[in-house]
Amino acid sequence: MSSCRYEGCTVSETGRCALENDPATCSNRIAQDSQPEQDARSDQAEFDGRSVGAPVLASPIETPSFPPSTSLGTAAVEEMMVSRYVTVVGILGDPEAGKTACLASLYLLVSHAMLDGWSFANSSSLMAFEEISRGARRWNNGESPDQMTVHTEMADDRQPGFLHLKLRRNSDSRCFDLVLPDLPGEWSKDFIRTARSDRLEFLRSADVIWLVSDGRILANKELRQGAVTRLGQLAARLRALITGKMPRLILVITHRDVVEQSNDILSRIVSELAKHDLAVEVIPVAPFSDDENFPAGFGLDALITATVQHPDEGPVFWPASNPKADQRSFLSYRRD
Ligand SMILES: Nc1nc2c(ncn2[C@@H]2O[C@H](COP(=O)(O)OP(=O)(O)OP(=O)(O)O)[C@@H](O)[C@H]2O)c(=O)[nH]1
Ligand SMILES: [Mg+2]
Repeated sequence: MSSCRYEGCTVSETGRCALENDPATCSNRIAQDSQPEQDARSDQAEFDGRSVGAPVLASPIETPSFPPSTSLGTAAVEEMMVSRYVTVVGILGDPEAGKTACLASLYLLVSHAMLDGWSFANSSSLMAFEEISRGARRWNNGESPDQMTVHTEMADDRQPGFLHLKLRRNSDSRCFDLVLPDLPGEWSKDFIRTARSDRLEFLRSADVIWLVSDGRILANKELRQGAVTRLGQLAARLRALITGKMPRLILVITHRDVVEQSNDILSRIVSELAKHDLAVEVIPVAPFSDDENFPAGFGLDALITATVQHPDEGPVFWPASNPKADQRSFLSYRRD
C-alpha cells in the first residue's frame, strides 16, 4: 500500500496529487511501508546462512604476484616499447650454427660481470636465460659437457619468444634494452625453402639482424659453397619481407676457437649479399671454447657494441669549443 506524508493529500483515494506532482515520483509518498522490513529480514537470514565459517572479508580479485620471467611474447615486447627505446634483434641461421650458444654465453658473461665494457642492469626474462644456459652448468667431474646447449624447440611453433636484457655501457653509463629471440634453425630453413614468414614478421621492426653461421662449415671447402648460397637466399627473402628501412645485418661467425676465416670466403659472402643490395658487418665469436687464446665468450662484447651503435647518428648539435686565450672573437665576427 502507498500513502503520503503530506497532510490532506488524497492520492490514495483520487489518484491525483494535492501538490500536482507525479504520484509515481513524488518525494512525499511512502511506497509500500512493509517492503523495507521484509527485505531486512530476508537479508538477515541470508547473512546468517553464509556467515558460518565464511571469510570475513572478500578476497581481492587479482592476487598480486611477480611477473613470470619466462620468455616474452610479442604483446609484452610491444608494451615495453611504449615506455622506452628497445633494440630488437633478429637472429637467423642454420640449425647448430650457434644461435642459442651466443645467447647463453652472453648471459653467463654478463651475470659474472665479465662482458668487457658492459654491465648487467636488468632482465625481464631471467628464467628463460637460466633455461638455455643450464646445460653449460652441468659438468661431469670437472669435464665440460660435450654440448653446452640443446637444440631449440619452441613451445609455440607460430610465434617467437623473446629474451630481454638491459645492459649498461661502462663508458657513458647509458643503458640499452635488448630483446633477442631464441629461434630454432628450422625457422630459418623454412623461411629460405618455402618463404614461410608469418612467424618472422617481427623482423620488419628489428634494428639489427644477426645472421649466425657455423665457422667450421665456412672453413670447409666442400661445405662452404652451400652455406654461402643459403646466406644469399636468406638475403633475398629478407629483401622481399622487409619493404621499409632494412635493419643492419651482422654476420656472426661462431667457432672462432676452432677456425679463422680467410679473407677470400668473407669477400665471397659480402659480394653474395651485395647482389641483394645488402651490406654486412662481420664479427667472429666463440661463445664456448677450450682454447686459451680465444676464451669462452670471445667476441660477444664486440657483437653487443656493434648491435647498439647507430652508424647514421647525426653530428653533435652544439659542439663544445673552448675559447683560445688570444682569440678576439668579437672583432673578427662576420669578417670571414
Ligand atoms: N667450441 C665451440 N662450440 C660452439 C661454439 N658455438 C656453438 N658451439 C656449440 O655448438 C653446439 C650447437 O650450438 P647451438 O647454439 O645449440 O646451435 P643453434 O644455432 O641454437 O641450433 P638450433 O637450436 O638447432 O637451431 C652447442 O653444443 C654449442 O656448445 C663455438 O664458438 N665454439
Ligand atoms: Mg638453438
